[in-house]
Amino acid sequence: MNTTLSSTQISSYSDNGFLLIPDFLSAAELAAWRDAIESAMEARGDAVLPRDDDPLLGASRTVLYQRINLWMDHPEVRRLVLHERIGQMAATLEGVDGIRVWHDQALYKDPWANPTSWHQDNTKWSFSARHAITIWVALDEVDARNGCMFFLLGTQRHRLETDFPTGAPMNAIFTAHPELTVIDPVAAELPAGGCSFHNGLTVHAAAANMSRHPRRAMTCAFMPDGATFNGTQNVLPDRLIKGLQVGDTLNDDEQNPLIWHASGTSA
Ligand SMILES: O=C(O)CCC(=O)C(=O)O
Repeated sequence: MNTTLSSTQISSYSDNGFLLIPDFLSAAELAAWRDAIESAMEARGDAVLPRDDDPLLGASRTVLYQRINLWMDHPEVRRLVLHERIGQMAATLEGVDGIRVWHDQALYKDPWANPTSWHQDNTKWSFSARHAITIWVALDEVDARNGCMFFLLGTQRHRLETDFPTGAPMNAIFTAHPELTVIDPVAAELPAGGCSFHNGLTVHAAAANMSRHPRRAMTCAFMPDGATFNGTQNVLPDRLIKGLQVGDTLNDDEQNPLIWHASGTSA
């Protein structure tokens, strides 16, 4: 894994709200990621979340075929994706001391699937933080034809109070926020094995898959250590929700493991 970050990459991420690393995985590493994720997806079956009380069970595949927290039931996914060096990259890009996993997410776009509509990630989640960050790893080459992501430069600086669902009309966010219409979207084309990082507030979308092959991506969203519960359940299990008050720190190591900390400690 190419996990070195230059000062130019760090400042580009900070200015733009995203960074592309086309040479992230070697060919052998890409093969290992594909094997692990395919096997975890197959083992997971119909369940979106690794729980019996899965509120997302039966979620539509019109936009994305998604399986969340594969790390929880597949040790090889945990070893590859919750890697300390990936956590360190996320912490470095965000300038924070510690990084916990929010959730991983395999995101496959079936052939002919709809676009993923424009949204911010952090407005969906159970914590509100400026320093949330996601790695998105291309398991297949992606371009505008088969559903690559698009980013709106600089939008990480403003939280939009409304959540825009990924299945919403593509113009929903622009109708509500005309100030975004002046920004030219940047296409995140990547070779297989390349990755992008984006901030949890960066407005982004993905194109429709106009090819006859699935577009496979593996992602992991991270939260800064110390992030607190904002009252939204999202992917948190009932067993945790029952004991959480708004303002409590989300530091349950079975749900949100610490994968890198400047002090050298991790779960
Ligand atoms: O893969 C996609 O289509 C969208 C990905 C996305 O929205 C994300 O990773 O935050």
